[in-house]
Amino acid sequence: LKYAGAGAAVLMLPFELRMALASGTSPGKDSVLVVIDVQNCFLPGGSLPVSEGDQIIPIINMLGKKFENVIFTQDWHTPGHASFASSHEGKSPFDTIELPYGKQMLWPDHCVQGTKDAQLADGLDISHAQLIIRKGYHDEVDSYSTFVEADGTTKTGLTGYLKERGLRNIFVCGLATDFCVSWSAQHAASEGFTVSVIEDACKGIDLDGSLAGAWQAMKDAGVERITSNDIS
Ligand code: VGL
Ligand code: ZN
Repeated sequence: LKYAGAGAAVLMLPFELRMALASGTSPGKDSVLVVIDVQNCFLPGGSLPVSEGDQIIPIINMLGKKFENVIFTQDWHTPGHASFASSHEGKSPFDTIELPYGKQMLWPDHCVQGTKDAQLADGLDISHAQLIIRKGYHDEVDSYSTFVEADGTTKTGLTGYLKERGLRNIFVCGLATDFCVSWSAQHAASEGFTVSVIEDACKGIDLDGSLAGAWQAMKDAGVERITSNDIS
């Protein structure tokens, strides 16, 4: 080793550290890619389409190959769900109302349980994904976050799942940046996980500055903002 150059010394480092030095973060055994709500409803042609939502699918598929641990989330509403404008007399999509737990944005009917609209996007190609967690299935309560419902108290169980499996490094991507991605990332941070949001693997809805607001809120919560290039 005395005569070896720096290149040879680097080769003696553990693989994961070497990869981290080479380019960005290499997901380890304690890392998980959380793919939020990449479902037909949120793609062009769906019931609540996110503009260009389909464009992130190839990036997510590429990321999926770099993670041993991948989980999906699925917005999974009952028919007549409280978050649907159609459930409230005289209300239109994108109006807001007061529900017992606070302000609720109203949406078109979307992601109804068992429908084609609610299915995960056909283009997703991550067959080693380990879990699909569903949320928003209580009639009277919405759940942007995949950890805690909008009432602020009802848990989905995901924190327990991740903690039991020792998955403490969370990488979030999917739809929509300013709703389910943002709320999930913030709750993950508040549960004590290390959280990064992969910006180019997300798309936002952006109502009234909600996208900028979401990035600020995520930053304040200690969430890292990265791109897919940061992951090797
Ligand atoms: C979402 C609005 C309503 C999302 C879900 O996945 O971001 N947005 N339901
Ligand atoms: Zn929803």
